Amino acid sequence: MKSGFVSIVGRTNAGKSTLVNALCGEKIAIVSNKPQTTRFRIMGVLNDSECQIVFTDTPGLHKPQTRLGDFMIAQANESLVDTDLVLLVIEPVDNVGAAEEKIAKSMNKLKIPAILVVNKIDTIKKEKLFSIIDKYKDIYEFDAVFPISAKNGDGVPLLLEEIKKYLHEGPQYFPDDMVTDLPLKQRIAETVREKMLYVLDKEVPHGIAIEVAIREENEKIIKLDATIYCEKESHKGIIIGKGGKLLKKIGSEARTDIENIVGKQVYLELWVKVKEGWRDNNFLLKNFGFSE
Ligand SMILES: Nc1nc2c(ncn2[C@@H]2O[C@H](COP(=O)(O)OP(=O)(O)OP(=O)(O)O)[C@@H](O)[C@H]2O)c(=O)[nH]1
Ligand SMILES: [Mg+2]
Repeated sequence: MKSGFVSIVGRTNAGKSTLVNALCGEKIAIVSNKPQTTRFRIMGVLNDSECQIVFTDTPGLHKPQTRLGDFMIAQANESLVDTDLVLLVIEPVDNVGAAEEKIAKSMNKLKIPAILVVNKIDTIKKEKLFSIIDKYKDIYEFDAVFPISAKNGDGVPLLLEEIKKYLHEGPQYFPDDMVTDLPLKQRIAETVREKMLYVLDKEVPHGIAIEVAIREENEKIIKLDATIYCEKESHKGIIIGKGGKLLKKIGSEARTDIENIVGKQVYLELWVKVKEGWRDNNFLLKNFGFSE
């Protein structure tokens, strides 16, 4: 049996979570068009007849403005330690950004096997690839370069075959039926947050934290309470929407996804509360699970 750990890093919005989901063939991590979607490390497990690959999705690299941001960056950096392979996921642009330079510096200290993954190739002309790859060869000695589209799957099977070359003879780290290390309540909270990222703008979605409680559960149904914490009274009004319309939309979209995860009927009740400045409050951050 071969197994190994693969960390996926890169700037925010590069498509890391989309790639983890594509590689695992299952929705593990939430995805959105807004930056800073992923807030902590999430493992996605891929099993096949000959190997087990444990992918780690990480928060995107950005200039942190809050203590939550500091935590997110630390989560990404720590994923470089004790991993068998790093995938550096980049946008298809031919200049190396500060985020990529910084992560390459850390990678150079650790000398980890790494693949450069040029994502979103569905958005560029093929000829442009050469100058992109050329710029990146100076920041790290990559073992391989793969152009892909995580969104439509182009190049993903080839990348997966390459990844398998970096695995070692080793144990099966997770049981066959485990697709992620994320506890169910957190996976549900993330699902609700994903729906909110799509319908909310500006600072509002970034100031949201969600806590899920299971009120009742049997073989057929699960009854859930999700408390949405936001940073301001005015944000609460926006989230609820006129006559509760927006909150209803969020709830019904999340419920469909949660039903797919738990495989039973879901009753989901949403509550909105204000916790001012939680993203800079160590005590509240810890309460929401954003601490080591
Ligand atoms: N056109 C195109 N869009 C993509 C591709 N991969 C991802 N996206 C889009 O890019 C946006 C960001 O995707 P995510 O997977 O959330 O990006 P991320 O790197 O995990 O972002 P953070 O968690 O914020 O660091 C979403 O709107 C995706 O649909 C791709 O191959 N092509
Ligand atoms: Mg992400």
